[in-house]
Amino acid sequence: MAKKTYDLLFKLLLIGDSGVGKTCVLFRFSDDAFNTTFISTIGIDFKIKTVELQGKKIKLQIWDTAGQERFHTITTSYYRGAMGIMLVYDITNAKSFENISKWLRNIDEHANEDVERMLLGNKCDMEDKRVVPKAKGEQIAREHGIRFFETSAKANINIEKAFLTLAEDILRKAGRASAAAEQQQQQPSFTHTNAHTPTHTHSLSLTANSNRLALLTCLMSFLSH
Ligand SMILES: Nc1nc2c(ncn2[C@@H]2O[C@H](COP(=O)(O)OP(=O)(O)OP(=O)(O)O)[C@@H](O)[C@H]2O)c(=O)[nH]1
Ligand SMILES: [Mg+2]
Repeated sequence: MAKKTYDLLFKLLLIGDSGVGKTCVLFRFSDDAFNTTFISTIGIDFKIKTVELQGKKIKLQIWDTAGQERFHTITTSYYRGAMGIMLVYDITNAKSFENISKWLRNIDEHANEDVERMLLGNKCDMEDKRVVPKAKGEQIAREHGIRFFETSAKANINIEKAFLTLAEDILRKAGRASAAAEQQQQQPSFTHTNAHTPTHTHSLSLTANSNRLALLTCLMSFLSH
């Protein structure tokens, strides 16, 4: 049997208006390259990159969605399996920033509740054309309790940092969940014994199983695409 070359599989998703640079951000991360020609993504595409974090080999399967409205139905069908989502706007395009609230609503509607989100203000190499101040990006990120980076796919600013930080946040969350699950398994039943105790214990172990289920769902979705 072929040897598995990674310890964990994380599925990430890039969303945001057409032209903000999602494909370029991903291309910079996966191939360390940049293209000035704008070839708008049709539907959805993905790239794989394996990184090492905390001694674990993590395979990142990164889905790059089309920003054009006509692909809305197909792209939103990919939200569910994502463990991390990068919302991208263009610092030289005010509309793309205003639309971040729309993209956040799409996440609420279509993604898993515990998905890790991150906001990216891309094209920060174009300071002379900037229309969205950095403070505005920071503010909306703070309001939603998510991380924020200004990036440039062209000048290679903060691209690797953004992906690795998102992967680290997912890893930390998964670690916390499995530690909590282990603790619950080791703990004896509740000190008081009333009729509801077994139900309660059962619902706690369900939480532990649902983390495994999330990983399994992610893997199944990978195999089915
Ligand atoms: N100056 C500059 N241009 C960029 C940067 N990132 C992307 N671009 C340019 O912006 C245009 C759009 O980039 P894409 O990555 O194709 O945009 P997208 O978000 O994938 O667009 P859709 O696939 O239509 O959703 C291209 O001409 C890129 O060269 C950047 O960091 N700096
Ligand atoms: Mg694209």
